[in-house]
Amino acid sequence: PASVPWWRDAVFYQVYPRSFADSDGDGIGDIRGIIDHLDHLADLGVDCVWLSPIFASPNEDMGYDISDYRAVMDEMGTLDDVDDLIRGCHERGMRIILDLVVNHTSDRHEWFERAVADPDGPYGSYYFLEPGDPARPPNNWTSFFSGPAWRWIPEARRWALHLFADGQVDLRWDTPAVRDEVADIVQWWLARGIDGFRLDVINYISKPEGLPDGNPFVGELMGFTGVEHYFYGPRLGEFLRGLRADGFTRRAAPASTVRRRLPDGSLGDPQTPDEVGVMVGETPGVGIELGRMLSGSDRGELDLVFNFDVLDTPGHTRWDDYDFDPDYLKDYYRRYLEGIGEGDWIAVFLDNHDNPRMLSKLAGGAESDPAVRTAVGRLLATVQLTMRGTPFLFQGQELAAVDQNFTRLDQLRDVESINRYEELRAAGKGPHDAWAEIIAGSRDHARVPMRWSPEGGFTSGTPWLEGSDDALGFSAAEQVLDDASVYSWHKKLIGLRRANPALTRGTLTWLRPGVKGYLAYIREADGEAFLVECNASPGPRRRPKVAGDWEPILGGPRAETMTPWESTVSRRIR
Ligand code: ISL
Repeated sequence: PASVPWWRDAVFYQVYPRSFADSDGDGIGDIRGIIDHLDHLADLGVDCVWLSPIFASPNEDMGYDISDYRAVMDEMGTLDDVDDLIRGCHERGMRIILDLVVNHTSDRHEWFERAVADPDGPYGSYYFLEPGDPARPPNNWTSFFSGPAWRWIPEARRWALHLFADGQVDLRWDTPAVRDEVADIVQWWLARGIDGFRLDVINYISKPEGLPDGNPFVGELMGFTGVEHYFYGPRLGEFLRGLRADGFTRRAAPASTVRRRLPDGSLGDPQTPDEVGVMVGETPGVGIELGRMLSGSDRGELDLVFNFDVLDTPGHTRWDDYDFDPDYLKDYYRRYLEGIGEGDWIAVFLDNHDNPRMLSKLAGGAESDPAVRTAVGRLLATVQLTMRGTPFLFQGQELAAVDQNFTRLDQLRDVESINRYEELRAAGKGPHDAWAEIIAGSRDHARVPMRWSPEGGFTSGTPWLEGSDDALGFSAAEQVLDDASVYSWHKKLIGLRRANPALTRGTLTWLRPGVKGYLAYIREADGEAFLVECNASPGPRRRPKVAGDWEPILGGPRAETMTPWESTVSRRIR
């Protein structure tokens, strides 16, 4: 039916531009590099590309610190390049969204410079610039990247709030002019042809009046103090509805529109532009209940949210070196799908630029065996691309990318890892223990360059972040040609989704959810049914009986014994 929004059927793919492809040899990925590889994404079957930030930035946090929302980062190219990229996506039947980082700006943004020059002037109210004693921050909130969330600005004789790095100063959304500025930025990009945005830490934008101290016990528990005051702030819903109306609802025709992709994968006519750009919220810490409030189909706030609970087995954080419990994947999706409302929809992601690779977490080191790596890579693709929800792939997942063998701090580039290491050492941890945490959780695992060829193929120069040597067979050039590869597995699954609404909009019925290490369900719509069976464990298992006649489609035949990490997809014979 026409009433289903496009993003419910779509497969999204996150590009981390800095590490995708470098066209000019400076070691940093760029827009031309992405354009050069658009056919890779179209061949895989991607419906919508999401780019991590490409805007002007001093790169204290790799682009998540923006100094000009209407300019492209020097190292990445020009606005003309972006226009070409948008057109290149649309011509191939792919939409494209950008990353809106508006909880904070860089301290090099003109707004902040003006605010510091005249804290009592109009720009002063764009930020949290609090007067007070230079020896005592306004409250006890801490930064996600270590230390207090406040920094003294001597020129202004004020404290500035920064929930993330020193140079990422928080915007004060209570100021109407801030909300207008953000809406204008969104309109400006929509007119250029962008199809929406992923909204960075968007659930943090409303801070309560008076900026009260955080509860120290909650702080101790979470590792960050003050979060309970702003992770679902008092005016959040109001701000999001305003942003939808004033920013995301199109006022001007876009420069180009996307061509339709038909169920067989071929291209049709250009579509009429969407009336509203898609709003994908990055919402750390909201959980199922609040996530439902933010993205409920009746709420008019966000379209989709990222629920981060999937990333670690409960009781663990990404800084722990532990064995991820494969049954948790099943338990998580069961709980999540049961927890949302009729008519609501979820985003399904396993990897992004802020986390180690799920493949490595699940395989627990055994991925050094190429057969295990392939099996786990397939299993994760099977779950992600047949779950009821909208999949967001992260670059490299289609190549079964794994964590890196970093051995020294100076190999890392991420401000979070570097600050955290120093903080742990200052707190008395030995170098060995501090490093063990960093290596377990560093965001740089996922940020290393894409492997386009066995030699690398990312750059002709020196990459800004060096990945470790990798096994033969897992570069794009090799994977694309191999019908049994993890890449081909993704491609087939995406093709199946496109041709069969049962795998997108269809119902999902779990099979024997109580059986440990077994993850299976039936997806069904309009009398068509697909059976998904996974052996989510490192050993063989007997395949549980499933009623009905099933024809293997992927990974078959359905042998009595399932091999370690085996996944299969079958179709019901009518
Ligand atoms: O690393 C985290 C905190 O320890 C994560 O919670 C992460 O910071 C959080 O998910 C927010 O991430 C987003 O905003 C950050 C940026 O560094 C991340 O790359 C981005 O995805 C600040 O803009």
